[in-house]
Amino acid sequence: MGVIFKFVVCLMAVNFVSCAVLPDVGKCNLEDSACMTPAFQKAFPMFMSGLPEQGVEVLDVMNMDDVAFDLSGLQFSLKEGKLKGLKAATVDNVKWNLQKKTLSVSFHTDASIKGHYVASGRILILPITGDGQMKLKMKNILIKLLMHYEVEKDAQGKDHMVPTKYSFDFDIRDNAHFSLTNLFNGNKELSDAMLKFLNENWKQISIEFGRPLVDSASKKIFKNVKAFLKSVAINDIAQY
Ligand code: UQ8
Repeated sequence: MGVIFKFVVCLMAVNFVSCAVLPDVGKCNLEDSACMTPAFQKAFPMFMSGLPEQGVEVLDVMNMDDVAFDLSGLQFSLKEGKLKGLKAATVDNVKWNLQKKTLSVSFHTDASIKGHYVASGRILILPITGDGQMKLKMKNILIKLLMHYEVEKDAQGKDHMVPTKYSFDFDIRDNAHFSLTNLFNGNKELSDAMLKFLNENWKQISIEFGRPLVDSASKKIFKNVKAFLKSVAINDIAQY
């Protein structure tokens, strides 16, 4: 609560430089990456913890919307998904382009997803059935995001960014590890073999089936970024 309050005061302050939460980061020039990157780094955990005053919900832990897909012979769904780890992200680079009206942000983090899964069909080459709890732990996910925006004035004549669309790439750099209950109706031999297979082939599985999960999480973040930027003028967060 204390941190959120400080952040809110911070956003309202005319001079961002004096903000207590971002002590050594001035109010950056938007296109100054060397200034913006640490500014984002400071703001990221606060943003992901939720900023109710700015209409930003709690994103870590994130209650994911249900995910369901039918891809390359695998039918998969995840309900009551919880994504953990965004708060601890390291922001690697922030690059604003005023002319093109784009913002690119790259960051990396460890993360986990838990929830109720149902799987049937075939995964890569192996047949699969399962209906139980999934725990997925990921080490060093790299996300590269490109966001496009327009600039619009609010009722007070202040400029706001209005995000219009985004695209991203993701790459799990170090490892992904699955734990799944109730595979093959609890047959231990088949389950153990499947878990071994999944954990040995994590990279290919993340490439082939990871996107719907990342899509779901990114949609939720994007919605909240929009709300944030609607409530905060560009002038409040940077020199503009
Ligand atoms: C049987 C069985 C189990 C089969 C398996 C099948 C299966 C499901 C396989 C999948 C396996 C697998 C390994 C999957 C991997 C899934 C992954 C990788 C999940 C990761 C989830 C994740 C981390 C998602 C994030 C996605 C993403 C693209 C996020 C970016 C979203 C956006 C829009 C970010 C915007 C950043 C931004 C502009 C913030 C706002 C903002 C802030 C914070 C700020 O501080 C600031 O001022 C300084 C601003 O200034 C204006 C800001 O705008």
